Amino acid sequence: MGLDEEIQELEEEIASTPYNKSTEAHIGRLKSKLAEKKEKLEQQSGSGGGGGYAVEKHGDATVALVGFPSVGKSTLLNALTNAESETGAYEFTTLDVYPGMLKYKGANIQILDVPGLIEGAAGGRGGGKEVLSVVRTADLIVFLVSVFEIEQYDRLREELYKNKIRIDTEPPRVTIRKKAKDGISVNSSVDLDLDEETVKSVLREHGYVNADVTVGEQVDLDRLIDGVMDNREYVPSIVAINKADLIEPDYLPTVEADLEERDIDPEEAIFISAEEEKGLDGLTERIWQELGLIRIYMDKPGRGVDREEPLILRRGDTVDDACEKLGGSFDERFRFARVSGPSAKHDEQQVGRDHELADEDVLRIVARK
Ligand SMILES: Nc1nc2c(ncn2[C@@H]2O[C@H](COP(=O)(O)OP(=O)(O)OP(=O)(O)O)[C@@H](O)[C@H]2O)c(=O)[nH]1
Ligand SMILES: [Mg+2]
Repeated sequence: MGLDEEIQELEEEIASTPYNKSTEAHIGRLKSKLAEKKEKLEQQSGSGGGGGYAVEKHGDATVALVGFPSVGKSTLLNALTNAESETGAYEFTTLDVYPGMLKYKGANIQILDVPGLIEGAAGGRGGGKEVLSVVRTADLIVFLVSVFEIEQYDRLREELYKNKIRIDTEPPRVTIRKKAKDGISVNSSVDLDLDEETVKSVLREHGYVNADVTVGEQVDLDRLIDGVMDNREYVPSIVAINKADLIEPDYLPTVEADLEERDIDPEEAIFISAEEEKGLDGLTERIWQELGLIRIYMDKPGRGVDREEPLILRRGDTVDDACEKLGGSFDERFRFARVSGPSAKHDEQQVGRDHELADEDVLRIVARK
């Protein structure tokens, strides 16, 4: 029996086995087997999601634009960035990944027009796997759906999930430490719904014989397996609704109901018209917010404060991260820093490397000569 058939059989058995306490460990084993077989199949076909990026990462952050054909990805990319991505009133106009650079608040945000996700991944068109490797490494996914076809969102999420991309969720708090003997022991800081025996059988199925497992949250079987497999990517996302210029106001409640059905808050979704360049400022600001970028204005000796080209960091970054991004020899020569602005208690506050910076801080690094 080939891998394909084994996978199909496992999927059928999982689907036909009712889930309850007495079948839980069994289903756990089946799902684990299935995950391992899929991994193997991927390796055999030489298309593991990890290798070979179609596009190099550039700039301060990378955003992947995913959506069905003709939804307006290229139109949007062209409107937001300096890119010249081909657009057309027919499907499948773009078969590679097209990059563009969005300049916003002094940051360079790379936006990737990722076409062919649906056809590519399912039917081998347009280098689907390469396309997916690009999505896996993005800092943010923008789902672009047509205002008339909100249900496209389901397929997009499904396709990403199948390819080990987990949207809007943190990695499961599952840690495994191998040991030399004594079998598998399970520690949990929460009152786990899963039986200890289930957790153990899942681990065994993934090849562990002796290990300490710590589970720090209420996981279900799928999330437990994600934690064990350790090769899933966790990427945040936002939803943009394109072609909003085409609807009449009385159609809006229908769109909102479609969104709510998918647990998308209509207030959170961003309505745009890529073609008429409407709503793009709002979209850009949301991208900025979701990426968690912050601007640091460097106060350079003899040159004053540079507000034109801020140093771009992430929320939570420290003076140390600033030194690292600045490069040069700041690292060894660092004495202390002075910060004014939102993160400072007072102007010119003297701080050390571990001081956490905030958007629009002014930073001066005092270094040894
Ligand atoms: N009315 C309207 N038409 C749009 C809008 N955005 C894109 N279009 C049109 O939709 C068609 C497809 O747009 P593209 O930007 O090529 O779509 P795409 O998602 O890049 O398509 P593929 O490259 O085939 O995946 C073009 O005719 C666009 O002019 C919009 O906001 N409103
Ligand atoms: Mg296109």
